[in-house]
Amino acid sequence: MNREYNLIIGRQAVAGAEGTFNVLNPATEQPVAASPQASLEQLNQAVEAAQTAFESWKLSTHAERQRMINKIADQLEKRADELAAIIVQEQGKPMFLAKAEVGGAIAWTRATAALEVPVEVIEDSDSKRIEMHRKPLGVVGSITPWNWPLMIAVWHIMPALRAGNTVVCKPSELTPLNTLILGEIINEVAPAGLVNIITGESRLGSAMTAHPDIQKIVFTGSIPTGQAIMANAAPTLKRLTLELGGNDAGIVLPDADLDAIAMPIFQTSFLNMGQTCAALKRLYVHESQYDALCERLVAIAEQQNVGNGAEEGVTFGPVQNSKQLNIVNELVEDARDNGAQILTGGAPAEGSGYFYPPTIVAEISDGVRLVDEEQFGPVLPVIRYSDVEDAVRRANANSNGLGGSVWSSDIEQAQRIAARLECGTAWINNHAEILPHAPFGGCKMSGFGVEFGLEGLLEYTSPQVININKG
Ligand code: TXE
Repeated sequence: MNREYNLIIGRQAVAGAEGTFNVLNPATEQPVAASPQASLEQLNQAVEAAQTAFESWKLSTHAERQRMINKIADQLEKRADELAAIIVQEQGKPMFLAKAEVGGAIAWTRATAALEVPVEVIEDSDSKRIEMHRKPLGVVGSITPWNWPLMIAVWHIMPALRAGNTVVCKPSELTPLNTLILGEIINEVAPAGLVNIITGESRLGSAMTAHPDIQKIVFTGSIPTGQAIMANAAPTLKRLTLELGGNDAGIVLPDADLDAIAMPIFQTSFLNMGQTCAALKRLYVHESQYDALCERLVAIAEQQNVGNGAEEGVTFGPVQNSKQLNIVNELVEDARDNGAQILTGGAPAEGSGYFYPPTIVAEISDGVRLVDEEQFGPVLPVIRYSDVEDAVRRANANSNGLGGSVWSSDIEQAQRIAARLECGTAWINNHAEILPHAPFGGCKMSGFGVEFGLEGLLEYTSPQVININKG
């Protein structure tokens, strides 16, 4: 166990009124550190601090906001190694990926600072001028998950601040430590109360979603929790951005170049051990290339060095928590019972740590849980098809709608098919690429609202029309 962690309320480091809880290292199942357990009273204090800070922050100029967010990015750079190390310890990903997460968080912070909030002139005639301005909402509640904890906290917090709001953030109780450090970093440069971090179990999240003084909830997590949030937020009519799970399909067309696509398919399916909302989670492959692509994917899977992400040379870490490991294991067992072939992997590793090797499952189809449900872990079902129309139909026959992809050497044909996929982002010869300037979000049960770019920023504002009568 290393250093002490505190809540951040109104810029003060505060102990949890209800004690602490242990955060486990998924590679060892040993405690990394104790995280403070906030009380509901402390949540109220955090909201109050954010509300007070909003009174002046809402009046800040765009240039002031940009300057402060860039200063946060500077501070993040200074503590990048510390952040990467704690992400490896509490989240489990290998060091190279934790460094990429910190690098992404810094890049996103700067990109968000650079966004301009437009004033739209709707009419400018002899008789009147009508302008549409964008005003901040107030206190934004951010609730984050355990897969990309730092990056997602930055995705929530920075646009909220850029638009003139203040924030109360509750990270997942499984990976709270990096967000507490992020809170410290922000509070080195931000005015008191601008960003408050409270940690603890889900009832805090639940209380946030019903809180009368929180104006918006931005949530990344599971569909059932998204549904609970929406119901809980109804009485106060909160604005919502819900980025929920996905079960992204990838379709490999008969003309695809397997040498070119095998590695990116593997990487985007197993990104962060498959624990990525927009990872490729169901792969539809034309029968003419099915065996050859499976063979290539197995070869790449077997080259991975599975182990503790803190160790040199490890390319593949553990699953983040035992609940998720059990889901993965259960889905693979169910697939096996239904006649699927496990080409590689297929069982948790012996010993301590939530290790599950990269697993490729063949001879499986829709109707089996591993295809129909989100596995959110290191296993990819590969499904054979013979007719492209049928593959498109099956890709769309799922209640999720986050991402999708088409893999082909014929970009025009791929684009025609991509346009028919029912999802928020359709990639061609790629998957899971999320960028600070491209709006990202889901349709169907994957949620609503987008993040990133101008469209994402505007979700943290409400429009105000100024109508000037010149007559
Ligand atoms: O998420 P939860 P879990 C999916 C993935 C995974 C499943 C469950 O399929 O198997 O979600 O993961 C807070 N009101 N994704 O159980 O429960 C909670 O404290 C308000 C997809 O970890 O959704 C945590 O901070 N908040 C995903 C956050 O919600 C509540 C990433 C997420 O927890 C709450 C992770 C409530 N009633 C998992 N209950 C993605 N989209 O990337 C819990 N929380």
